[in-house]
This record gives sequence, structure tokens and C-alpha cells, in this order.
Amino acid sequence: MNIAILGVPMDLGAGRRGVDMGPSALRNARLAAALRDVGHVVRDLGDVTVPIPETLDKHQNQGLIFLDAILSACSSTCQRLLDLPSDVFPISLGGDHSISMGTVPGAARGERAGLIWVDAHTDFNTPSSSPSGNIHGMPVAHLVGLGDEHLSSIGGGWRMRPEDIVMIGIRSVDRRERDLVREHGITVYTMKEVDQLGMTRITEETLERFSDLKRVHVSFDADALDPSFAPGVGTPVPGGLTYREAHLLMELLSESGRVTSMDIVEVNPILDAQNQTAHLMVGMAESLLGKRIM
Ligand code: HAR
Ligand code: MN
Ligand code: MN
Ligand code: MN
Repeated sequence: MNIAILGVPMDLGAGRRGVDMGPSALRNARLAAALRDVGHVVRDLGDVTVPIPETLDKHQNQGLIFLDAILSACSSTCQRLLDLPSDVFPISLGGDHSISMGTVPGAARGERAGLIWVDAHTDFNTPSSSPSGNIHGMPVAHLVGLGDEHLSSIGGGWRMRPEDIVMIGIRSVDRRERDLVREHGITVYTMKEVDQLGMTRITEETLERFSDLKRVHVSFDADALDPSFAPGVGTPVPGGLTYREAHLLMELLSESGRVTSMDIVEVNPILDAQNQTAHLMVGMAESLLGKRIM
């Protein structure tokens, strides 16, 4: 397969600095070489240009911090992916999770797509429900058309359908955010369901839901993993996915042959130990893209 890597070194959507270094950390953990070893042809497209927060005015624009800069970076990201040939598998490197307002419509290439949101958080706040004003807590709401009209129009008229979204690994949801997630009928497998049902059943149900869709995007927030072994994230939440649960999800998705694009987001090298979280995430990409134990 032809894989394209695109870095989006943006931390404007997060409450603390550091995830802008995620693309470097993931490249340093040999992402491209690992995928070539699996047998793919890998091209690195470099990074989208993103301003650093020190050069910007941090005023809140209707409950949104750094709205204009995030809007512009996400629009460029979206366009870079839309420009790729339709059979190329893009891997976008964050950056905070607000990049997915650009990567999801970009990777969908105008077609209806399933979205697997692997995360501790549902990221379904709107500007009015958000307790923080941090846009990385809001991308999924904007993908379905809620919230700020500029952010929700990044993909032109393209929209995610709520019924095509599955969230896995969830364990931190704000109170008003929970009501919005329920109202919109998003499928959520919290950590309780991961414990109760197991990852095999969850993956099967997810693939069944997406059986008619030609494209499936995996957006993998590193904070879905348990922080005891993935400490390099900005918003750690205890009780996350184990190493094997996360790999099993990637392995089963890989075997299905259904996934057509991926994001790796929220890796924070400042809080990491010896780049281990970036190495873990490279391992997740390898499993998703066909690396087998035997
Ligand atoms: N729900 C909180 C907020 O909206 C924090 C969520 C953002 N954290 C992430 N995203 N890493 O998954 O501010
Ligand atoms: Mn997230
Ligand atoms: Mn998260
Ligand atoms: Mn390695």
C-alpha cells in the first residue's frame, strides 16, 4: 500500500504546551521505517505550517481559544489530504486532537466514512458546553456540524454522520458533553464496556456497523492508553486501555482490511519518558497496517 505521512505540529487546541512536538517524536521513533518493514511504500509529506502560541493573542473568541489559527491549520491539513490520490492511506501526526477537524474530512475524500475515535475523552464539547475553551475537547461535535460554523465547515459541505461514529476507551466526559453525546446517538464503548465485553466483540460490532462504508478512519488519541505505560500525554486519565487491548483492536481492524486512514494525536514528548509513548504509537500504526506476530 502507498502510505503518506503528514505532520500537524499544533498545540493551540490543548491547555498545555508540548504536543506540537508530537510529529518529531513519532518520526524519531522511526514510524516511516517501521511501515516500510511491513512492506508499504511510505512518503513523508512534511508538516503543515502552524503558528506557535507565543506569537498569537490568546483571547477567547466566543468560548474558543486560538480559533482563527486552528481554523486555518485545519483547513490546510484538510486540503493536503484531499489532494492525495484516493488510494493513498494517509497517517496524520498531531498535534492536539483539534487537527481531526481537518484530517477526518480530508481523509474521507468527499465520501461517507466510518470514524473510530480511540480516546479517553469523547471530544464532543461545543463552545457553549466546554468547561475549558480548549478546542481539542470539541472536534467530534464540529465534525457532525455542531458548534462554531467556521470550524464545522472545514470540509466544505462534508459532514460526519453521528451513526457512523464509534468511540472506544472513553473514561472522561464532561457533564453537558455527556448529554450531547447521548442526544446525537454516538456509539460509545467506555472502559466499562471494554472490561465487560472485551475488545474482540467491540471490534466485531464496530465493523458490522460500518459494513456498507467504503472508508473507515481511525483517530487514535494516545491518552486512550493507560498512562502507567503511556505517560507522554497532556491529559492523562487512569484506567485506560492495556497494551494488548489496544494492539488487539489494531490487529483485528488490520485483518478486516477496512481501515483507509489514521491519525496519531496528543503525544506530548515533554511529559514522556525516553520517547516511549511515541514508540508505543508507532507500534499501534504497525499493527493497524499489517504487522503480524507470526
Ligand atoms: N473534556 C475536556 C475539555 O473539553 C478535556 C478534553 C480534552 N482532552 C483531550 N482530548 N486530550 O481527547 O476541556
Ligand atoms: Mn482526543
Ligand atoms: Mn483524549
Ligand atoms: Mn521502536
